[in-house]
Amino acid sequence: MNPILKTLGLSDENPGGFDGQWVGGGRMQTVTSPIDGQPLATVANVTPQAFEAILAKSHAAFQTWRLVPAPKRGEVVKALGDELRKHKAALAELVTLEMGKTLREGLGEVQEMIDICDFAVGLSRQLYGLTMPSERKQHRLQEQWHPLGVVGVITAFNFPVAVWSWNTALALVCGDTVLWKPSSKTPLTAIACTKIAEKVLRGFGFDPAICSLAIGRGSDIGDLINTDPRVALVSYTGSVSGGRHVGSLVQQRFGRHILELGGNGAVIVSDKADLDIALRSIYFGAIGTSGQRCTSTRRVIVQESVLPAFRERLLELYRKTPIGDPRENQYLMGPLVDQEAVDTMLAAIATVKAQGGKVLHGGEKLAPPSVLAGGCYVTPCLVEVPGNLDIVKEETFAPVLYLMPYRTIEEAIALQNDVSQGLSSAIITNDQRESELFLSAAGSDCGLANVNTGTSGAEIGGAFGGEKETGGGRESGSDAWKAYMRRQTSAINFSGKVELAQGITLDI
Ligand code: UN1
Repeated sequence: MNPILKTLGLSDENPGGFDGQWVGGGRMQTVTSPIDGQPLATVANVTPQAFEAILAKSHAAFQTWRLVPAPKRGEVVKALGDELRKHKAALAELVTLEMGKTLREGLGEVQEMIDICDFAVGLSRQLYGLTMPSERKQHRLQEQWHPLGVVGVITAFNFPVAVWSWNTALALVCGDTVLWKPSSKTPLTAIACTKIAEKVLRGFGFDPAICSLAIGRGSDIGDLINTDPRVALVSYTGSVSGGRHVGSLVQQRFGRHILELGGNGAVIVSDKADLDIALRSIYFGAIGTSGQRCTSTRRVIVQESVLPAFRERLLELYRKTPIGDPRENQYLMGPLVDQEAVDTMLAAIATVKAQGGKVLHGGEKLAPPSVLAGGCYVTPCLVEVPGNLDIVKEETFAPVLYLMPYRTIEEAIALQNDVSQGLSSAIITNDQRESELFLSAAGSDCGLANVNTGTSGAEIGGAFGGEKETGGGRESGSDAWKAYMRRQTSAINFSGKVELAQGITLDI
């Protein structure tokens, strides 16, 4: 067994459910590393019966957790952040082993977890409600924010630990309990995080079922979460089709959901851009995490007069991309998560060629000895297209970057918006009129719109999420916490009489 697993409390065989006790009992799953295809450990998925017990305990834990004062809940999240600091290196290594992103990105992911804990600690003293002037004499109107219930957190493989933490740190200070169903591709990192949370909760004498875990397939365990009214909020990160399924099931029972679905990030490169900034931002956005971020840069919309120069310089970077074992610092790009991801990438490249795109670089699967046997390594692909071809409008979760020209800034913004997804976007320009137009109501229609920095790598302090088929949900900073609480508005009468609102009289 890899020693990192042991450092984080994992074994060769691991139960995949937690409700205060570790439970398994279901299908045994062998987890392999995308780095070299080697087995890491096995995980026992939870059975529907075990899931029922996990949900019941999470729901029971909520009844007491919601009564703990929010600043005290914040102390627990502070300790969670401290524990994550201690385990930052090990957890990042496990993320790299299980998911294949480079270690530097793994460390960045764990840093996001620490950052959101810090944010949530402050938030635990700032769950502010408003008071409003009443239209009636000697009345007062106020709102309070109360804990909501069990939050079902369904996460994707590409950010196997950070997405849990964005939801969990907020949910905990808001007085909710968390039931996590991670991607079946990354159960080990989920077990490691749950063990960290377990230790912290036990240290305070709180019920460890406050942070529970249920590993299993979306079609069984996921749907039990989606359909059960005891789960007050489902926070789902994944594909558009997955989100459509989750959203409709949760809506059927009038539950709440936060959907973080596909992106199709574009960067507009103006003729007034600093091309060095454009290149660095776009290159990282496209090849970072091997193009497997929902915020990855997938389209570059370049003013036609600078396109030839920009194309050459980007190609230079693409040609020398260091690809290999993501644990080694010299490589900027590791493997794709599995062969299915490679097949999807190759199919998209074949389609874009058929639709009139021209491949300028890459798009091949690499074989040993240049990379490790058993891993799915590819060269990043750069394709020149005349505009938003049909395939360009789809999100291909791989390092394929489409380059297209524009003439006017209005045309560039229209191209940027002419896709069904609405997560992340950016403009690189030194012209303030252009950047302000991009940020205006007539500009980018995305949840994230950046100026002179790329589409990925959002900071936790802002609300994270997007519009249209991205699902509309917001997680992380700003006032995203409000989705994790229920709002209660109260009218309080201290007049000693009854006065109806809207001037209605009651003659009795
Ligand atoms: C995702 O890909 O699901 O903005 C999340 C970023 C990261 C999060 C990405 N902070 O790229």
